[in-house]
Amino acid sequence: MATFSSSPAWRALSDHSDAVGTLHSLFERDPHRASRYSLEVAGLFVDFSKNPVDDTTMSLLTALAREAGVEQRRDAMFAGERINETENRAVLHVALRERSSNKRIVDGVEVSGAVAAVLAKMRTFSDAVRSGAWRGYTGREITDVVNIGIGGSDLGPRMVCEALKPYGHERLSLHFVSNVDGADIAEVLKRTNPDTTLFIVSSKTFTTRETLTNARTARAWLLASGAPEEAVAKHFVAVSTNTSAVAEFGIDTANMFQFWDWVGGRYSLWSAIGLPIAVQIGMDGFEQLLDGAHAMDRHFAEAPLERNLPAILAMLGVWHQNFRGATSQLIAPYDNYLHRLPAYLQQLDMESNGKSVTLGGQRVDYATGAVIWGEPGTNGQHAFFQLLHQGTAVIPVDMIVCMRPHHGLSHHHDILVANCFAQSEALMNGSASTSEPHRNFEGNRPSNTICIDLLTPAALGALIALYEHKVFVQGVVWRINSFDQWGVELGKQLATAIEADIAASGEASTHDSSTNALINRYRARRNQTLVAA
Ligand code: G6Q
Repeated sequence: MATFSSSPAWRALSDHSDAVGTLHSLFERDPHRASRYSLEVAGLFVDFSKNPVDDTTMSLLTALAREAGVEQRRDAMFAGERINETENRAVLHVALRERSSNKRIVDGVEVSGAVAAVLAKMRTFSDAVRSGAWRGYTGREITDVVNIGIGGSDLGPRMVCEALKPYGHERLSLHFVSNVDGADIAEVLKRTNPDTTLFIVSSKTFTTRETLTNARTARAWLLASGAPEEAVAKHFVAVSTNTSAVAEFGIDTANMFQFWDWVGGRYSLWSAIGLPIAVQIGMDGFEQLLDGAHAMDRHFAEAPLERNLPAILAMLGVWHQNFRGATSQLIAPYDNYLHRLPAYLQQLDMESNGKSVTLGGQRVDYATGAVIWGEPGTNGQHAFFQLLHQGTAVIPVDMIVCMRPHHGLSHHHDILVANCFAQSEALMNGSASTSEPHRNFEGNRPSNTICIDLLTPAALGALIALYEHKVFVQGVVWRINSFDQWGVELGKQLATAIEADIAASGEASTHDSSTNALINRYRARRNQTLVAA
C-alpha cells in the first residue's frame, strides 16, 4: 500500500522543493509579495511573506491539505463527530466559545444549555470574589487566589492571566501551583494568609497525583492555621468532570464547576478551567476572550484553504518540517505579557502532534510535530538568536508583536518593535562579508510576523484559536490523532512503583542496577543532616 509520503501532492512538493528561489530573490521578483502573502483575521494581521515559498508552493501545499481531507475533518470536528478515535470522544472546545442560541447536541445530549449554565455560575462566583462579597471564614475579603492544577489545567489559565495582567483586579493576586515539588506550593503559602486565600483545585479527572498532593497540603495549611473544618467550603472550589472525587476530597459540590469529556485538557481554558481568568479580569473579559476565539473559529470553518489563516500557517510548518529539514519552531513574542505563550504552545503542539503512529495504526515514515520553544524578544536576541542567524539548523520563527502597548513608555515600545522587524529582515536577507567568513550571514531563514493592535482579551482569544487550528490541520495532514496523550497517561503511572520502593524497608533490588542504586542513594541520604564544614 502506498504511504502518504508517496502520494501525488507529497511527491510534487518534494520535486518542487529545490526550485524555490531564496527569500531575497522572491522579494526582488515580486514587489507586491508582502501584501499578497499576508492576511488579517479576527484582529490579527499576519505577514507570512518571509517564508521561502512561491505561488506553486502554496498551491501544492493546499493540494496536500485537501488530499489529506483537512476540510472534511474540520467539518467533522465542528459537527461534534468523535474524531478523537483512540479515546472515542468528540472534540468540541469550539462549542465552548459559541455563546449563541445555536443548540449543540453531543452524543444525543443537548449541551449548549449546560455550557451556558456553567458560564453563568462562573459569573456569579467571579463577581462575588471580585466585589468582596465572597469572604474567607474570618469575614475578610479574598486577596489571593491560588490555582492548583497541572498540564492542561494550569498552562492555559496561567498563560492567559499573565497575558491579561493589565486587566487585572487591584485587590486580587493570582498564583499558580502545578509542580509536585514542594517548593512550588511552599513559596506561595509563604506569601499568603490562610483567611484571605482562595484555592481553585482544577483537575479534569480529579485523580492527578501532583494536583491532589498540592491540594491536600493547602487544606492542611488552612486547618493548621486554626481554621475550623467548615472553613474549607469558603476557601476551596473545584473545577472537574469528576463529581464524586471532588466530594470525596471534601469540597462542597455546590462549589464545583463542571466541564465535559469532549473538552481536552490542553483545550480547556475556554471551559470552567478558565475560572482564574474570570476572577482576574472579570466575566465580561472572559467572554471577550471566548468571542475572539469564536471569530477565529468562524474564519477557520468558512474560509477556503487558500485564504484560511490557520491552514496557511499549518501548511507552511509542514513545508519547513517535511520538505526543508526543519525540526523545531521558535515562538518569539515581542511582548513581555506573552512570556508564558511558548510554554503554553509547547503543550498544545507537542502533546497534540508528538505522535508517530497514524490513525490507521501504521508507523509514519515522515516527520510529525516540531519541537516548540521560545522566549520573549528582545531577551532571546542576546542569547540564542546567534544560532538562528549563523547556526546550521533552519528554525522557522513566529514573531508576535503589538502595535500599541498597555504602558505609556512609547520610547521603549519603538525600540522593541524596531528590534522585532529588524530581526525578521536580517534573518531573511542575511549579509555577505567576502573577507571575513565569520561575519557572513546566509539569510533565507523563515519567519512569520503576527501583529496585534492591542493585547485585549479578544485578540488573545483569536491568537490562541489560531494556533489550536494550526495544530489541528497539521495533525490531519500527518494522519495522526492530535487529541489523545497516551505518553502523558504513561507518565501518570510511572512513579508509583518507585514511590513504594522509597517507602519500603530494605534495599531496592527489583529494578536495573542504575535505578536500584539511585533509589538506595536517595533513601540513605534524604534524612541526613547537613553539617557545615
Ligand atoms: C492535556 C493533558 C494533560 C492534563 C494533565 C492534568 O491535554 O491531558 O496535560 O491536562 O495531566 O490532568 P487533570 O486535569 O485530569 O488533572
